[in-house]
Amino acid sequence: MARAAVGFKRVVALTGAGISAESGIPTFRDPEGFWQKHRPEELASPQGFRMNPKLVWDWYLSRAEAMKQANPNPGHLALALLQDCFEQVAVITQNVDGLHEAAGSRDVVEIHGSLKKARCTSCSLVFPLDKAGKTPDGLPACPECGRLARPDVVWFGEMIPEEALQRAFDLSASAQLFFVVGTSAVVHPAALLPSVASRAGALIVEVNPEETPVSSMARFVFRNRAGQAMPVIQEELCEAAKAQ
Ligand code: BV8
Ligand code: ZN
Repeated sequence: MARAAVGFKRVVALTGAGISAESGIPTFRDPEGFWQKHRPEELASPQGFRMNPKLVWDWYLSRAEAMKQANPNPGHLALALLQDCFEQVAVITQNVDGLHEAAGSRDVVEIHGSLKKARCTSCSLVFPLDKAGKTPDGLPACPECGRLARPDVVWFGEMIPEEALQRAFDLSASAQLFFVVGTSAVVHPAALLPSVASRAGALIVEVNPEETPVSSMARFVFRNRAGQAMPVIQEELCEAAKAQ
């Protein structure tokens, strides 16, 4: 694969929950994933939050706790190391766990938001989740106006923030090497990005133990875990780049 990428300058990676699986964070659609126990609409949607803010906050606060204990794994670290041997390396992530920045990736587009932040449902203030106050019934509250806060993530039926979405499409349309790592590629509009890259002539590389709707457009497929395959790929690519 490294030979095919010789001379490339722009690398983009689209990542999903699978890249954080080896950091101990459950995915959504795997056998022991979140969606086996809960319906996405009741937990990751504005309706679900309106109906039962406590249920939704219990879920997000338990995930936020798990993320505090999680560390970047070799898959995240390999993506960060690619920054040493390519001019531009950007990560477009659907994850809200902050592990790409923690691994050292400097250009990360969090298209589904971040669980490190919360947003006020009344005055829209965005603030670090651990700076939240408490509402009378004990839910996270805005430190400014005291009203109920919500996780600063993008739920089903909500628009992806305009700037993040635009950047994600621009990066995909100008990528020369486009990784798709640890995503089932079913959630839109993120699922459209690999075909935007492919149509623009990028070389698509998929890293996922399972087949996905992206597999057929990938030039190289690594049916492995990200923590196994990404370090090998990073080493090969950086060796080839240094040998130029
Ligand atoms: C929107 C919140 C416009 C944060 C999430 C029909 C067709 C097309 C679209 C739709 C449709 N019906 C409805 C829609 C729209 C909907 C959508 O796409 N639904 C899908 C399910 C059909 N999309 C939306 O609503 C989006 N907004 O469209 O706005 C609009 C607005 C108003 C009105 C109309 C339209 C918003 C989408 C964002 C939703 N928010 N999460 C959070 O709580 O985390 S989505 C949720 O799924 C997460 O963000 C997650 O990132 C995302 C995708 O999941 P994956 O990351 O891929 O994880 P998954 O478990 O699925 O897969 C893991 C993969 O890893 C597997 O393939 C596995 O094999 C692999 N793996 C496992 N271990 C490893 C591994 N890989 C490597 N290494 C390992 N070790
Ligand atoms: Zn407020």
